[in-house]
Amino acid sequence: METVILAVVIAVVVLGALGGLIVGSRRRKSLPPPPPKAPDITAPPAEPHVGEEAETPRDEPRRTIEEVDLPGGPPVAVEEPPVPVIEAPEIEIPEPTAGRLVRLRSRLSRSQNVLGKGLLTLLSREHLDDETWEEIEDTLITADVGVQPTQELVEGLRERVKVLGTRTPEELRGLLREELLKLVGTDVDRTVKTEPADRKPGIVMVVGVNGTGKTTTTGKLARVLVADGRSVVLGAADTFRAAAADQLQTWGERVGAYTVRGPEAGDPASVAFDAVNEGKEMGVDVVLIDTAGRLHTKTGLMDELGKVKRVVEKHAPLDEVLLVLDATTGQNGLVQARVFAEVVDITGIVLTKLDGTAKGGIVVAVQRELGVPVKLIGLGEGADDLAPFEPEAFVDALIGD
Ligand SMILES: Nc1nc2c(ncn2[C@@H]2O[C@H](COP(=O)(O)OP(=O)(O)OP(=O)(O)O)[C@@H](O)[C@H]2O)c(=O)[nH]1
Ligand SMILES: [Mg+2]
Repeated sequence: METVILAVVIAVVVLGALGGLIVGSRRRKSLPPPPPKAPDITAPPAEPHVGEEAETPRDEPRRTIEEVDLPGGPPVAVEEPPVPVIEAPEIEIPEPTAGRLVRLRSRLSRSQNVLGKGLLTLLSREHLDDETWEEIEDTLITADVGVQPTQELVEGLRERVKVLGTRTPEELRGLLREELLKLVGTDVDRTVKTEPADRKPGIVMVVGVNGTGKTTTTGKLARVLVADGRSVVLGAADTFRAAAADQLQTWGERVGAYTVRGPEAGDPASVAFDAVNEGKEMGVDVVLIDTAGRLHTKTGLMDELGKVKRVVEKHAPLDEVLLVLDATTGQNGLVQARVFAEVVDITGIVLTKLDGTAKGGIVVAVQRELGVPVKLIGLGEGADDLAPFEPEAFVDALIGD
């Protein structure tokens, strides 16, 4: 009996000791590392330098006895503690924006074939009869130039061709260039306003219907700004679509721009507000706000867009409200444009997907419709396929030079 009791007592003591060890070792793990300044008498005084201790990382593993230099003995290589590798996302350096339209001019080849080559061929006919002028009109209408601008162009051309007498291809090209430039407009300020004189950051909001290319354009624009040496914060105010914020953030990460996002299905206005707040705190140059694509028929959603604008304007007025329009949608795009213009004051137009259409004339029509200039054009899905809109380079790309 006594031996049984003794065995039980021993077992309890052993178990208790083991338990204490386990708990103790757990506790040890969670203990904070020793303060860096504490003198470590167990560490060997290998090559002591003034101030070395302060630089030694707290969690540096203690060296074993084999690694200690013995006085007079041969030098033993001391293994450096591994430096922790933090995987930083690779930051791209976007292409400069100057001359982008010229570089991407071949992307306008479909419009070039219809507008440029088509018109020049018609104008080169020996007899410019009424029928030919009608064909010229049809060509312009098909390219979405719009009825009124088409008539203006044809009238101008008719006058000038009459005066000209003989027509060399060079003269015709020159005439067409001048008349097209008149329609597109060369005296408008097309800079994207991101540098208010009195404060930072500049605030840009990007709006437009579903799938026109808002998020892509916001991402590309961030690259344009970074290429020009500016710092950017992105605001993912499209909270309706789960993947929208990820999509934007991916664009941002590529150029080192931070993305402010909110909870899924959260309030877009509050995300936009927070983004500007964050931009202020981080001291960045520009905050770009991507919004949800929404159908203009859903009045509730349009109201919300108005609210996003109002809430952001508690910080400061918006410097730029860019309407993104898909150039391939033609007249439908113009209807959308009108609705958006009523809700938020559009200050600039971005025409996307001009690479996939022969309807380059939409540039003229949409400016007429809204009285707002086209400031940027999308010429492809590539990261640097967004170009500042330059009328001369655009018209030259259309008619070839
Ligand atoms: N070819 C071409 N494709 C473009 C251009 N701009 C955008 N896209 C494509 O259009 C598609 C839609 O672009 P998004 O940026 O997601 O459009 P969104 O307006 O943000 O769409 P929602 O968020 O759904 O409203 C993507 O596949 C883009 O790659 C362009 O200039 N040319
Ligand atoms: Mg989007």
